[in-house]
Amino acid sequence: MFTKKWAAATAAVVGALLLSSCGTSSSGGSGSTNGGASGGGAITLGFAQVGAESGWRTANTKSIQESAKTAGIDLKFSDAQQKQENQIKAIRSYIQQKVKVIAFSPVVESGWETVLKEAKTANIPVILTDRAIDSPDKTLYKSFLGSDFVKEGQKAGQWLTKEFASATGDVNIVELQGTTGSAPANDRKKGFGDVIAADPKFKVVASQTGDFTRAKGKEVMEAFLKSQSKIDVLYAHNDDMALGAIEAIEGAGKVPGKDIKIVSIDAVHDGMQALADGKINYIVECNPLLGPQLMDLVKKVAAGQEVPARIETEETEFDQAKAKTALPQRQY
Ligand code: GZL
Repeated sequence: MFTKKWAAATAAVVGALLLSSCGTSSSGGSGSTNGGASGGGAITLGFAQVGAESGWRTANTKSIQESAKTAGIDLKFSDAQQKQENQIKAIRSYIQQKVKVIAFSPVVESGWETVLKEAKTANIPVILTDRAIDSPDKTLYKSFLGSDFVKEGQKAGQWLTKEFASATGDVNIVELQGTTGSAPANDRKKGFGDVIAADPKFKVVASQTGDFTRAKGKEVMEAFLKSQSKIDVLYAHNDDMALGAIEAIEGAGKVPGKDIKIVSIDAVHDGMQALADGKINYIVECNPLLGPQLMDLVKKVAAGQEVPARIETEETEFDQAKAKTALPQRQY
């Protein structure tokens, strides 16, 4: 006699069998049209990282890896050693693996349309983190999560104009730019330049890329010290280049933070220590801890939910006193 009780028990067993069968593949091989695992399997996220060029990047990578673990997201991670062709290769491999979502920090702003169109054709949503792209086609990615680099450059310029408000003669500035063609380098240069343009005493006498690394920052600063008769200020697009430049300045027998004032961006631990020690004068923060927000975005995008086109991170600025207070509990 097929009672109601039997019917309920049968339905429960059939339901459980159905769920477990469609959740078997965690790498999205289940043939689902939108790639990635469907049903009960973990979401697979393919992340193509820029590289490991700076303290900021190390902190950013740690945040992404730890947050994926906490969120139960199956993370496939690649380091492109700051080469665009390696990032494109990684994105293509994620497409072949049919991951559920792709995220990456574009090492430079241009040259992404082709590979992002391939991801779109494969019905795999893309999230940009940290750095932006210059493509006008906003359908190539679901969201951008990161900083406003123009604002960061403006903050550095505003500090400088205050610091040198009473200066009468020329204020000679040398600039260590980030990676050529990258959004942070382009925008930090623009933001800073727009602010100091208000007063002709501010002169950028030399500006060159240090590729966001300590070694290159030192090398380029050594060249600046040889070629420039008077340097009053160094504007570095990140702390790692500023720290390399400090080695060059000390090697030339000058006192960083006094003979040459230094304003930098990031606020990573070693930069904050140099600020506390008076070797750097001011740092504009750029927050690398994007992991938790990224995983939240990944889950929403994987579920087909609408997400904001742009999510800007909270950031502050540090002078010496504020750095000394913040250092002990800093996460990076
Ligand atoms: C900024 C990030 C930059 C950092 C550098 O969001 O892309 O790249 O400022 C890092 O330290 O190398």
